Amino acid sequence: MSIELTRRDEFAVITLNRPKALNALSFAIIESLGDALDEIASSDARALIITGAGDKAFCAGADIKELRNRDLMAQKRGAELGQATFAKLDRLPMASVAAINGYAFGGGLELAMACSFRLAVPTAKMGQPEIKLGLVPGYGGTQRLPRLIGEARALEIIMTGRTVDAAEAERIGLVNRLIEGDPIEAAIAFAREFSTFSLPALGFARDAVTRALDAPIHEGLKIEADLSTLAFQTSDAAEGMAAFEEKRTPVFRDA
Ligand code: DAK
Repeated sequence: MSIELTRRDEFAVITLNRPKALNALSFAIIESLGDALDEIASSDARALIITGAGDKAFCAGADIKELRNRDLMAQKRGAELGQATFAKLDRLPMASVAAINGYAFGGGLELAMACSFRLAVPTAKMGQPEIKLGLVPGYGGTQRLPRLIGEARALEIIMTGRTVDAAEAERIGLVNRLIEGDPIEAAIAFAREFSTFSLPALGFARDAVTRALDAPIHEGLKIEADLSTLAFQTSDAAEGMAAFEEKRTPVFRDA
């Protein structure tokens, strides 16, 4: 099994489990990842954590050996499969956290960037080195990297293929935080900072931010007005505001 789907308390955990090849993404692994994401979508997990097996790599990218000698249409289908699989993360009802426990290159960084949040160990190294192979990122890197860190920095990283260390990644906003200790435990501690809040409210907030990123600001503001109004229709909103007035901790029921 090259993907492990497990449960840690209220969290789903996907571990890319191919450490001998630094957890490189074969097409079979991408398909298994898609199946795992479908399963998580209908589960009651409060958040998803994705990490890599071993202490060396989160994921060293697409399986370079498998990418060779495929015809044009097979490559196009491959890019579409990777993009569609990673896009499933956006549609999950819960947030996702990439616990980057080592190398995250090419498709590995693209997977991490498709998650809601990225945490990295201080020794992690990241990059889009496809250009060094005569290639261009194909699983969302040219789109998600500039959205996260801006056009100029993204172009530099994609066109030079250079490696970004964890400290720089944090400084430029490619990762949210650096983590110490066990990466899964650290990701769980991070997820607990939001996971007790109302799932509908968390979902509306994620949607307002991510959907509006693709829209002009006047449309983004309309999306925000609609979703923030919708939040008032939940009983969790009534509970949250009542608890404030009654000076007690709210009990959210995801309704
Ligand atoms: N693919 C396959 N095997 C890989 C791999 C990868 N991406 N990365 C590492 N491995 C394998 C190595 O071949 C080696 O296997 P053996 O030789 O022992 O059998 C084993 O993992 C250990 O690797 P190293 O011996 O190289 O370990 P080091 O610590 O010395 O170096 C490294 C670690 C991460 C610096 C190095 O392994 C490395 O540079 N790896 C490649 C990183 C990379 O270039 N990633 C980006 C790949 S391209 C598409 C369009 C584009 C793409 C995909 C699809 N379509 C249109 C369909 C592009 C996607 C990419 O991600």
